[in-house]
Amino acid sequence: MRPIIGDREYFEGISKIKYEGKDTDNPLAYRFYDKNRVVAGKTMQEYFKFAVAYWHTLTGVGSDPFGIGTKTFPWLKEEYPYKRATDKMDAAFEFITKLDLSYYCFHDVDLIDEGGSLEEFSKRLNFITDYAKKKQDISGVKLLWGTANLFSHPRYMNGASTNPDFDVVAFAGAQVKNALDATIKLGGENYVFWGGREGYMSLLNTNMKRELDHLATFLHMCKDYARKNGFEGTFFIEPKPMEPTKHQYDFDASTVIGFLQKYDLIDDFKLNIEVNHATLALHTFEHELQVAANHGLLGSIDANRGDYQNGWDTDQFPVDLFEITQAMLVLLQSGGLKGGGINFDAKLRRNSTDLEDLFYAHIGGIDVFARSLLVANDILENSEFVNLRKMRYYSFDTGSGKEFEEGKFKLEDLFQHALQNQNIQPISGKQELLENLINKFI
Ligand code: XLS
Ligand code: NI
Ligand code: NI
Repeated sequence: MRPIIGDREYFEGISKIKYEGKDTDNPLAYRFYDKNRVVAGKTMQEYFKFAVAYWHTLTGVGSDPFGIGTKTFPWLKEEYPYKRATDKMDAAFEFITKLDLSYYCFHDVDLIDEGGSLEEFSKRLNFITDYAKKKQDISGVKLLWGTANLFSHPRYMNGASTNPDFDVVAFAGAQVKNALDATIKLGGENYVFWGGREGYMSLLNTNMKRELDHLATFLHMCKDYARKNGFEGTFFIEPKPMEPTKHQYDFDASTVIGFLQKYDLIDDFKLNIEVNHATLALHTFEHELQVAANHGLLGSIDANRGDYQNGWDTDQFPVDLFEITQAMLVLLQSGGLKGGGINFDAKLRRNSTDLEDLFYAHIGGIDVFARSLLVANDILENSEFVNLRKMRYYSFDTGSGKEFEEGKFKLEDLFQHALQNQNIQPISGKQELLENLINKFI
C-alpha cells in the first residue's frame, strides 16, 4: 500500500479506520464513532474533536522507573535530530489520518529535541513548525492545542514560573514565547498550561504566596503576548493535585477557578479536565467537569483513566462506559466543551509493543466516548432522569423555598418556617434507581 502522507509508510497493512457499526468483527474499525452522526444538534466529530497526544503516542517508548523503553518505534531511529523530528511527524500525520481524526496536541519538545542552547531550540522549532504547517495543509489535520514542556529539563527541578531563581522563570518565559509562536503559526485553537513542577516538595523552603503571585504575573504576560500576536483561542489550565511535586498549585478545578478569579484571569482562561488527575485529587471525573461547567469554564478534556488499586497517573486509555456516561451527562447538560476537544493523554502499557496496539488503544477510547454520548443522550431524551433530579428540589419551586432562593429571606424567616414545619419527612435520594437507569440505557 502506498503511504498516505510522507515518504514512508510506518503503519503498514493498516488502512483508514472506518465506522462499521456495532456488530462488526473487524477490530480495526469504529463500532460507535460515526463522525457525521448528529447527536444533540452537532455531529460527533464537532462534539468531540478527538486529538492524538504527540508525547505518549509518538514518543512514549514504555520506560518506567524500573526499566528502559520496550518499544522500538521506527520513526525514532535516526541520529540526526532534524531528520528524527520529520520522521516522527510523518508517522504522526499518517497515524492521525489513518484514524480519520482531525486534531493533535504537542509540547514543544515532543516535536523536536531542544538542542544545546535557546538559539538552537528556537531554530529547530521554526524548522519543524514549517514542516508541520505543510503536513497540516496537505492532510487537513489541525492543532487542538500546543504547550511548552516546563518540567522535564533539570533546570525546572524547582519549578518554572514559580521557581525561586529568576533566571529559570525567564527561561520558562522564553520557552512559552516560542511555544505560543508555534501554536499561532499552526493555527492552534487553544493553548494549555499544565502546572508541571509548579508546586512544592516542602513548605520549609517555599514562600507559597510569592510563588503564586509569580505564577499569575507570568500567565498575564503569556496571555498579553499571545493576544498581541493575534491568538484568539482559549488558554486552558489543566488541574492536577500532585506528581511530580508533592503539592501542585493547580490542585483541582475549584482551586484553579479561585486562582483565576483572584488574579483576574477568568476571562481568558478555561479548564482542561483530565480524568486521572480528577481521581488523584480524590474526585470523580464528572465532579471536576461539573465544577468547571458551573462556572462556564469547561473548555477541554484530557481523556485517560487511573487504576483503582494505586495512586499514580497511570494514563491508561478509557474503557469504562458507566464512568464516561456520567461524564457525558454533565457534558450534554452543560452544552459541550468550550473551544477544546478530547485529547487522548493516555499511553499503551509497557508490554503492549506492537505498532497496531496504538490503533486498538485509540479506537477503544474513541468508541467509549462515542457510545457513552449516545447513551447519555438517550437517557436525557427518553427517561425520567432530568425530571427525577428536578423533583428533588421541588420545595424551592414555590412559596418559602422560592423566596429563599430569591434572597428574600432572613435567618429569622427560616426560624419561623421551621417552627411551622417541624414534621420533616424523609425524601429518598433514589440513587440506585438512577444507577439502574444508566445500566439500562447502556
Ligand atoms: C501530565 C499532564 C500533561 C499535560 C500537558 O500529567 O497530563 O501531559 O496534559 O502538559
Ligand atoms: Ni494531560
Ligand atoms: Ni496527566
